[in-house]
Order: sequence, then C-alpha cells, then structure tokens
Amino acid sequence: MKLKEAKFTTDFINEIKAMYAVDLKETSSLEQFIALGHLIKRYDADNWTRTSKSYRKNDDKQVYYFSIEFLPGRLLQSNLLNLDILDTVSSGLKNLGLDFEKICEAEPDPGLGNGGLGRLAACYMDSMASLGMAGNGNGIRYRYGLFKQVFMNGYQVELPDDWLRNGNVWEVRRENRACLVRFGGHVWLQEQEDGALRPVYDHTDDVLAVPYDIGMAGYHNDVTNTLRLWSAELPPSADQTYYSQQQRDNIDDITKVLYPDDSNAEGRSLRLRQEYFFSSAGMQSIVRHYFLDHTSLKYFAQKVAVHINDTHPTLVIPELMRILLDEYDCSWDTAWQITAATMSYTNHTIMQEALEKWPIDMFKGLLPRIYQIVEEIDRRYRVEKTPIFGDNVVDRTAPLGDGQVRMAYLAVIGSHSVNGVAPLHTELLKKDVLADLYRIYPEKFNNKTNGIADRRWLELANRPLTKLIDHKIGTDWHSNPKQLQTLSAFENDTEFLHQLAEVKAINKQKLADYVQEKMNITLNTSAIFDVQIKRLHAYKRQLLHALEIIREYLDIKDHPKKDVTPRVHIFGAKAAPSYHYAKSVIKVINALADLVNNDPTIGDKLKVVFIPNYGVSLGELIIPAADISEQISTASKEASGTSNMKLMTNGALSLATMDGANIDIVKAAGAENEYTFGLTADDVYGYYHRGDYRARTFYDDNPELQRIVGSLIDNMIPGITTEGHEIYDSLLQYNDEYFVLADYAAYVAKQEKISHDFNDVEAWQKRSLANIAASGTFSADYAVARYAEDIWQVPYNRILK
Ligand code: 26W
Repeated sequence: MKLKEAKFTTDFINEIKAMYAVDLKETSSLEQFIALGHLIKRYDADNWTRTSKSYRKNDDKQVYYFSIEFLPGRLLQSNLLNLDILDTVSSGLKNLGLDFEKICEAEPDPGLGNGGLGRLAACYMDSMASLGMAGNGNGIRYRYGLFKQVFMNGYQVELPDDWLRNGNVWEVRRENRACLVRFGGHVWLQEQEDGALRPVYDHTDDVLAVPYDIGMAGYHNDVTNTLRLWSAELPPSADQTYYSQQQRDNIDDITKVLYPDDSNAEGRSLRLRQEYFFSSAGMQSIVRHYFLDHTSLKYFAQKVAVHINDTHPTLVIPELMRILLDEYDCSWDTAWQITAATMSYTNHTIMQEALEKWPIDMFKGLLPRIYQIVEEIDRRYRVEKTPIFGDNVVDRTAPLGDGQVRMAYLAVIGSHSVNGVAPLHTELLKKDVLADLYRIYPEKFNNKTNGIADRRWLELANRPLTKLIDHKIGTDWHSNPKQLQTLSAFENDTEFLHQLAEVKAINKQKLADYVQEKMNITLNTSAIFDVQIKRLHAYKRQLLHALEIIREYLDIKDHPKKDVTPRVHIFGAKAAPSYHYAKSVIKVINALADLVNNDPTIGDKLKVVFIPNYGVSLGELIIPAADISEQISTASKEASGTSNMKLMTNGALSLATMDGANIDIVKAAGAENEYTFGLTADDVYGYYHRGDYRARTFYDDNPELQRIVGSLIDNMIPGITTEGHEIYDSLLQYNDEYFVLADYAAYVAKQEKISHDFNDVEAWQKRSLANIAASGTFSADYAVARYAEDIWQVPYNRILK
C-alpha cells in the first residue's frame, strides 16, 4: 500500500490520542504498540474485506487449514513488511523519537503451539496469502498458550502464559458467526414422517463456539486471508436455564489452555473435547459459508478443500458426514464421496506414542453421534476391503480396533491425499508406520517437503544479511527465493565473503548483548556459536550434544595450554511438563553450564548457554547468530525439521544425521558444505530387525566415552545426582533407545573437524554462502504451491520462478 510518512505519523498521533487521551510522550511502549496495531489493522481493513468478497464473487475454491496449533509469532513487523510500509513506519516512529525495537518487543508472542507443527502452520498461512490463494486457517484461541519456561536452580519451571492480558490487537470477535457444538447426551435415530431416519438428541452439553478472526496479510499483493480461532463460551440458552459454576468451568476449560505435549498423546478427554470443538465449529462455518453462494452440495468438493494438520483435526471427517447426512439429507455414498474428495491429511511424526488412539468408551460417551458415524465408516471399510485384502490387513487398518478409535487410520481412509513432510519420512510412512494402508491406497500417498516463511526467518530476522544480499543480487529473491542461488557466483568474491562474516558478527553481538543483559553471561563473539534449538526430546539427542561439551571441557582441563577454537554452545528447548527424562536432560545441561561458565581455567574458550523460554521470537534472535546448526536426531525419527532450514538460510552450516529434511539440505547445498555423520535410517532399522544393538559395546570399546558418561554419576558435574544416574542408566542399563553411544565417535570427529575448519574464515564463509544460496528451495511459498497443485487443486495468482 502507498503510505506517506507524514500521513502515518499524523494517523499514529491521532490514534494515540483517540485511545489513551494523552500525549505521545506519556505513553508506554505497550500502549504505542497497541495503538500502532489498531492503526495497521485499519490500514489493512480494505484488503481484508475486498479479499473475502473477491473469493465469493469469483466463486474461488477455498482451502481451510485445520490445525490445533498455530505459532504465528509477533505480527507487527511481518504485517508492515507484507503491506510494504515497514521502512515508512519505522522511520516515522524514529522521527517521533520513539524506539521501534522496543515497540516491537512489547507485542505478545502468541504461543498457541508446541513446536514444528504449529510453526509450519503459521509459515503456510503467510505463504497462502502471499501467493494470493484463498487460504483460511482454523484453530483454537487458547486463553493460555504454551507455558512460560523459567529455570530455578537449573530445573525447568512452568508458568502460565497469560498472553491476552492486554488483549490481542489483531483479532476481531465475530459474535454473529458463532456455532453451537454438542457434546455427550443420548442420540438415537428416529423415523420421520418422510421415512427418513434422523438423529434425535437429548441431554447434550451444548457449547457456543465464538470465532475470533485475525487477518493474514500477503506479501505486496493487497491480499489478506483469515486465521479463525475458536473460543468456547456459554450457549445462549444459558440466559434461560441455570448453569452451575462447574458447568461454566467445564465450558471455559475447553479453550483454556494448550496441551504442552508435542509427542505424547496423553488421551485426556479434555483434549478430545478440544479436537471436536474446533473441528465441528470450523466445519459448520464452512458449510454455512458455502451455502451463501451455492444451492446444492454437488460442487462442494470443487469449492472447498479441508486440510488436516496431523491427526488432531481428524474429526472433521465424521463431522462433515454428520452435517451432510443429518442436516442436508445426503445419502451415505454421496456424503462419503464428497467428504473424501474434500479432505487431505498430513502426518508429522512416526513416533508411536504420538499417534492418537481414543478409547471407544470415552469417544462414544463424549461424541455419541460421531461415534455412530465412525462405526459405519469402519463397517463399510471392512465390507469393501476384506474381500480384496483379507481379514488381517483390514483388521490392522480399520478405524476401530483394540477398543480404540485409531485416528491416523480414520484420517487416511477419509482423505483423498496423505503426505509426509520430507522424502525419507514419506518413505517410512509407506514402508513402516502406514505400510498396510499404503498397500490399500497407494494412490493417496505423496510427499510434500516442509518449507519456511523466509520473509520472517531471513528478510525480517536478519536485516543486515538481507541488505547485503539485496546489494549483491537485487531484491527479486524476496518473492522468488530460488533466486538466492545466483549468490553462488560470488563464492570467490573475498570482499563479499568478509562482508558476510561481518554480518554474522553483528548478529552474534546482538545475541551476546541479550545473553549478557538477561543471563549475565559474557559471550566471546569470535567463538563458534553452536546452536541447538528445538523441543527437548530424547530422539532429538540434546544429550549427545551435552556429551560433546563434557569432552571439550575435559580436553581443556587436561590440556590447558592447548590452542582450542573457542566455542559457545547455545540451547533453546522446552520439555513437556510430564516428560521426566527431558527435564533431567535440561537440569544436566544447566548444571554443566554452571560448571563450565564458572571455571576460571576455562575462560572464554568454552561457554554453555541454555536460554530459557525458547519460542518464535527468541528463534528470530538466535538463528541469525548461529555458525553451526545442530540437527543430530536419531536417523528416521525427525520427520523433517524446520529449524534446520531457518539456520541454513541464515548461513549456518549443518552438523547433521541423514534424517528428515537434513538429507535434502545436504543435497541442495552440497555435502562438502555440511558436516554429516552417524547411523542412517537403514542402519537403525537394521538394528531393530536384528535386535542386536548393544550400547555397552560402544562404551566398553571407548575409554574416552567411559570417562564422559562416567562424569554423569561421579560428581564431576555438581548437583545432578538423580538426573545423572537416570541418564546414565538410560544409556547402559536400558540400552540407549536412541543410539547416542553408537553415534558418539562419528559426532565427536565432526566436531573436531569443525573446530579446525572454522579458523579459515574465507573457506568457512564460502560454505556458509553455499547454504544461503541453496536455501531458497526451502521457501514455504514453493511447498504451499505444491500442496495447491497436487492436493487442494486451488488457484493462486503469483508466478513463482
Ligand atoms: C498428541 C500430542 C502431539 C502433539 C503434537 C503429537 C504430535 C505432535 C506434532 C505432530 C509434533 C510435531 O510438531 N512434529 C514435528 O512437525 C514438524 C513439521 O512438519 C516437523 O518438521 C518435525 O520433524 C516434527 O517433529
């Protein structure tokens, strides 16, 4: 949009006056942010209105991306960038004597997600809008997001994330778009005078689902899509009938808080209520919207694509069936044909404990009508497939089995497309986790490698690098990220390589200033910034990284005169509150940090920093400062990873196992520009098949490893008696489930090589440049375009080069 600085500053001052009736200089950064947010939302209102109107006028097919998690991060800067007024507004505010950075930091970071899945959904929302695609998000407006993490004596402590205490400037409450969602009660089919069988409900617990819409502005295209987040409230009948405090609390609880687990399906009934709540509200509002401009269901699947982000929204399948059968008198076959053609499902993990299976009793009690429909889906699936594939395969793949509703199977059977998020992951789905269903529906399976919103993770998070790249190759890469590849022409441009090193140094200093201020730890910015930022999980092997730190520490202690390449190990990771092992690893790393950082003989040769409360905003500060990107998961366990892509595009070199999208990153940038090591997925599966992995063998054969693992229990690291023994036993008594000891030697060898290579600045920057140049392929714009072409069949108007 066109905006003159003078117009902006006038509007802003008026906004402040209108909202706070005080002069600008008397307002806080938070008030300035809130006023600015309201002003920007007003600037974008025309785009938002026009966009949804044009989709209806052109009768465009629309995508509805259902996700129980969205991690949008702060929206101020990305909205300003996408509306093409970032420079105007930032200089306008500076000229008013305000601190733009402080205003940006006043914005709450909506933690409505755990990690990869939630952030991917947010990146895809940005790309759908930026491609001019009719892409709507559908999720939950949690009153409390993912817990705030603080460390008390090195232990993780969870605090409530009261992100709405100052309201949310970007949202619009849509009272008149509310829907009623029914739980519990009894349902039976009753013959009507027209002979049709219709369900009759009684004693149901009804909940009002109220949507809050947030505009998703596209990049320089005046398109603004909608992210709709649902909130649970008392139904209108509450005015007439008495509701006990308990009943009121039961309703409130539905959207009160995000479940902080990102890999363990707890199977709590409140979680099931959350999943049905937003799936039903979302589906009802989609069908209602469709019938604003259509009279028959014949074209529904041609006008609506519903995407199921992991199994959490799978109930959209029986819910659409319920609506078509019960409210539109559709025949079963027609309803099923429409539903399967509308639905598509993405799997994000192969971890067994993460695959949702709901006890039938709980499911039936809470969702009686939905259970009847799932039962019929199961019955018809068995009737159709048993003659072809036999009892065993059908029993193993039917939605109902072992007293459970198996959500992944229901998602596959009820969708026309099933995709993994990186080539290796998709192969493992076909060969292992969903092998039986792949035999039955091979045509449904496809791969869609993840992507990242490079506008946020490069253009916004790393302004110095963006300016340097613009200076070298122009700005076309902003909307055609593959253009970054043209940077490789400058791989021998030593001046440019040194400019790259300066940019990295600026970002490292920025992070060092934050760590100094918040944690009172002084970082040596010429050291290697070795970064591992992701949820704390055994398969992600933060423990392997910790063992390396112990090795480095002992090496310096043993050889104080030895010339070492200084290192700073940076961790960011939340552990699910109920995940005991993960919390023990956090304690051990923090105890190790205390030992290393306060050991006078170490000085600034080695530092360990575990930055608390890692999330999107901290990621934007840490990622541009990274030299090494730790992607060391046990091969086959990380479906894709996306921090690997964000670190790559900011010039970090990957230290990686051949797992998830690491494989594709190595292929894109060239193995010579990364550090790969360790067992492959085939090696890991080989051990599973043979059942012959013996962690102790690796321990017995490696005295150095014995000393390092021994330091977990020999009090070298103070304060970890319990945790040290727990981890020590997990390795040697419980046979090291994630092959940490098997990969130790290869990992350490690469770390040694990194210490050597880092000192050749030009060679290092040349490899850093190769990563930046090759990173364009991992833009979410290309990933979403592939979903649009192969799965959703929706148009988008941006020509992608
Ligand atoms: C039921 C508990 C639960 C909650 C969340 C189980 C599983 C999840 C998510 C699927 C876990 C997740 O975030 N998976 C990550 O998804 C990313 C986006 O595709 C991938 O890049 C990561 O590899 C994957 O771990």
